Amino acid sequence: MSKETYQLNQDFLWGGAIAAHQAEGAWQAGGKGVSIADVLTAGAHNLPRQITDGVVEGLNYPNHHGIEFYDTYKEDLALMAEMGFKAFRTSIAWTRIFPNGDDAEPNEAGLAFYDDLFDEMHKHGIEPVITLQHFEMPYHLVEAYGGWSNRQVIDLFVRYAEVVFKRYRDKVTYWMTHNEISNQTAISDDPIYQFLVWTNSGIRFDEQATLKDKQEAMVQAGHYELVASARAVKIGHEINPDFVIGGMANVAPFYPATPSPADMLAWQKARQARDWMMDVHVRGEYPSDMEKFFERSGFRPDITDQDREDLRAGVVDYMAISYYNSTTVRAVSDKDAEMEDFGNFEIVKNDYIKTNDWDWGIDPQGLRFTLNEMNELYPGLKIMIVENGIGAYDTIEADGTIHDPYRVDYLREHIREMEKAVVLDGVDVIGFLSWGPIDIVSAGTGEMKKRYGYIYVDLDDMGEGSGQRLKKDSFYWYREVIASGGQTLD
Ligand code: P53
Repeated sequence: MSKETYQLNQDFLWGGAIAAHQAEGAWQAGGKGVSIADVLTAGAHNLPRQITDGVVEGLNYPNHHGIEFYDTYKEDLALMAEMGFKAFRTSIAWTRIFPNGDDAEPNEAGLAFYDDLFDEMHKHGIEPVITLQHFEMPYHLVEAYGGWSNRQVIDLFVRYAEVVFKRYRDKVTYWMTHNEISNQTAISDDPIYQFLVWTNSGIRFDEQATLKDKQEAMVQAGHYELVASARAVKIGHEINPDFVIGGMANVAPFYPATPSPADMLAWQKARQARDWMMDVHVRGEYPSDMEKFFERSGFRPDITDQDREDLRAGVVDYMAISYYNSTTVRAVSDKDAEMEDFGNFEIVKNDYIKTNDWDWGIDPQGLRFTLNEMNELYPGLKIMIVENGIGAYDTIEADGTIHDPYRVDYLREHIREMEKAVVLDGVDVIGFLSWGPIDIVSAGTGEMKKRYGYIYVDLDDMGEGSGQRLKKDSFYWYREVIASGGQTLD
């Protein structure tokens, strides 16, 4: 196998990414309100997390403690700095700033916490990359407004964005609006779909909801989120013209199961059914197939002329993406005629791709493929990879070392494919932030044992343990990757 090496520019943003709800814990500290992540119980592989009505005594809610990053961020950031991080992505917990979402005034204790956090990053020369909404809107907005199904939430989100843009005007340059906004387009009857719509939009379906009902709710909520994002982008640029504000989407590429024309079309439609949100972020307009779908489906979403103007005025400066795996689809005829082309495919196993212990595919070339695909769709677009990595079980040896060659293998191959996309294909990738550089609570399962980190955190799925931080072998490997500008991968 060829072992070409590639070196990226000096200003390339190497680092890692977490989200507030998976790390901070301290779910009621400093006046924080209850978020939609605070009512998610622990699940496991093949056991969905439950969404409870408020916080129920006696159940295990792993996000309540996270890894206590709220109290440990100084020592944790020092470890990131030791690896040479240039950038670190986290999110602001909306509920620390507006505990209920519709409070008259922002919460000063919450604002002060992020002042200190960003100051600490700058002390180490680490650039903050900040997500405004990462799976955690205020629970009150769900109960009182119906989450993102309600147009009023646009104004509440924009006000929150404006408050933090002003407050951190000189501390944060890189922002993104809604984490993995298009997860909710994966409409299905699988329980994981309810989880995805909950985390994106704070929407809960009743048991009778049909696929068509889910589709309509998703399109409407997605539209409001896109308008909120666009209005935030515009206001952000007014507050500081140097802000770089992106949208954020998961971009697992689609592959066709066979070269049959029916599978090829199903593949293309699957991609369009997911990527319309990214189109709106980048181009400020709905793609033609969505407009046609609105016209003929009998479903008229609430999209005003003012919304369309707002979307055009708030196109993003870059796209932040997460990349973990790829998805292979084949055509099914008329699976859901009602849903038009949205539903006419099904996901199949791809025999060319290995999987991890949670059945997530491992497909490094898919990263180069998807970066090229994005560059074809949106020529010249700046892209920041803000999540990539492998969830794995780790074992601590008697001497306290942790050997994680599987993690190094995964990241090495993905970084190499990214470098090919940059150096050989000319895709404008501006950063690589691997997911969970320190072990955190899994979003999908709520487990602690699904670990992504270079830094081990001694806590188990019940939140028990010393909380001690230990360096895994991958810690030293990633330090070399960064020090060499991506040239030393082996
Ligand atoms: P975990 C679904 C599909 C793709 C990415 O996931 C996803 C999800 C939701 O689980 O989540 C992103 O922790 C997300 C992170 C999350 C990470 O991927 O389930 O932005 O919050 O932790 C990894 O292994």
